[in-house]
Amino acid sequence: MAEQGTALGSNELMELENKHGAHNYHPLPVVLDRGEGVYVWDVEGKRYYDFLSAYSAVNQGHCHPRIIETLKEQAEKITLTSRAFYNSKLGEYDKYITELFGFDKVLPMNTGAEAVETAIKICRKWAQETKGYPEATTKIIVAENNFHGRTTTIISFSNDEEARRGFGPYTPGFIKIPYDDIGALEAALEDEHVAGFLVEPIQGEAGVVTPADDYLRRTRDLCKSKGVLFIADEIQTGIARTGSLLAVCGNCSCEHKCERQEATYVKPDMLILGKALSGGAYPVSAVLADDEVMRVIKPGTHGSTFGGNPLGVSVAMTALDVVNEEHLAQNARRLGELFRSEMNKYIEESHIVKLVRGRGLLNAIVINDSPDSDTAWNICLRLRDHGLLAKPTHGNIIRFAPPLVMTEEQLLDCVSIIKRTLNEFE
Ligand code: IF1
Repeated sequence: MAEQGTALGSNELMELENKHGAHNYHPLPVVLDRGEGVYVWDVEGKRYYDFLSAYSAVNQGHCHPRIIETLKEQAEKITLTSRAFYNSKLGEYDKYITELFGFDKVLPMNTGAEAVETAIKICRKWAQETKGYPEATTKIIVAENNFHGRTTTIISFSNDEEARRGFGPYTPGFIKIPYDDIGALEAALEDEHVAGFLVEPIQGEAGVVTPADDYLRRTRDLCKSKGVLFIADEIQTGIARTGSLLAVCGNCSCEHKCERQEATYVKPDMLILGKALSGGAYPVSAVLADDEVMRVIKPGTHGSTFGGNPLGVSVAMTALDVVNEEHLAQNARRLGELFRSEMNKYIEESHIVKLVRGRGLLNAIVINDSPDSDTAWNICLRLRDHGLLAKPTHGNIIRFAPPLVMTEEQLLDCVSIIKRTLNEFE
C-alpha cells in the first residue's frame, strides 16, 4: 500500500520517480499535483500557466467540469465490455464522430501510435486487395523529421536517431521524402507499389513546421491522381488546436455549420485523431475512412482490448461537444494571431529569439543559439520560476501550446511573462 498521509514534497517525489521509474524522459523539475483550465499547481501549491497542454491533449483545459462529470457518471455504470459484445455508447459515438468529420466509418483505438499503426495496416491491406500490390513490396511514403509515435514500425521510418537507435531490426516498406516538397512527393509516387502518404499537416515535434498554404491540397490532388491514400495524422494538430477543427480545414474558422466545403477542407482518405479527442481525460484515438477503404477490415483482422470502450467514447463525445459549444477553434485562431503578433514585436528588438511560427495556438519560437546548447532549457527553467510551464522540442526550439480555453487577458499575461523571461537572456 502506498504510504498515506505523509505529504511528500517535490524533491522526494522526483527522487521516487528517478529511483523507481525508467528514465525515458528528462522532465522539467516541477511536480504537478492539480490542474484546472489553463492552470496547474505543483505539490507545494505554486500555480503555473500550462503552455504545453500535455502535448496538446488538454485543448479543453485541465479537468474540464463537463468532461469530468461524464467520466465520473460513466465510470459508475460500466467502463469496459471488450468488443466481444456491443455496448450502449459506441454506436452513438461512431455516428457522432463520423458525421462530425465527414467519413463513413471510424475504427476506435486508444493511443495515437496505435491509431497510426492501424492506419498503416489498413493502407497496406487496401493496396494489396484493391490494387493487387505484392505484400513484400508495398510502400508508404512518409516525411523526413516526422513524428508519429514510438512503436517499432513507427520509429523504423523516423530519422530521429535518439528515437530509433538500437531498436532494430526495423520494419521495411517506407520511403522518406522532404516535408513540404511537392516535387519530392511527385517523384516518390513514380514507385509502382506506393500505397499511401502518411503526413502531419503541421510537423509538431520537428518544431511546429508549417508547410506552404497549398501543400496539403496539392498533396491530396497528387495522391488522388495516382490512386494513393492521403493519410493525415492530426493527433497533435487536430481538435481545434490550429484554429480550425482540423489543420486540413485550412482557413475555415468553423464560423458556420460545417458542410466541409471543398473550398477549404482538404479531406484526407484516412484521418487519424488522438490526444485532445478525449480532452486528456482518457486515452482515446481513432482512424476515420470511407467504406471504400475501411471495408478491408473484417472481423478478426484488427482490434484491441480497450478500443471503443464505453468510458472512453463517452468522454470523447463530451470533449468534442466542448470544442464546438465553446468555439475553441475560433478562440485558438484569434489568440494565436495575437500571440504571434506580440512575439514578432519582441523579436524585432531581440538577439536571443530568431523567429516565431505556428498556427492557432500551436506555436514555437526558435532560440538564436546552437541546438546543442542548453539555452532553451534554461529559458524554460526561468519560465517555470516565473509561473509558466513550457518545454523545448529539439534543442533550440520552445513549443508554446496553451489550452484553447485561455482568455485574451490570460494570454497577454503569459506574453508578458515570456517577454520578461527572454529579456533575462538578451
Ligand atoms: C513522446 C509532441 C512528440 C504525435 C503525432 C502520433 C503521436 C504523437 C503527430 C503518438 C505523440 C507526443 C508523444 C510524446 C511527446 C509528444 C510529441 F510532438 F506532441 F510533442 F513526441 F512529438 N502523432 N506526441 O505528436 O501518440 O502514442 O503518444 O498517444 O512520445 O515523447 P501517442
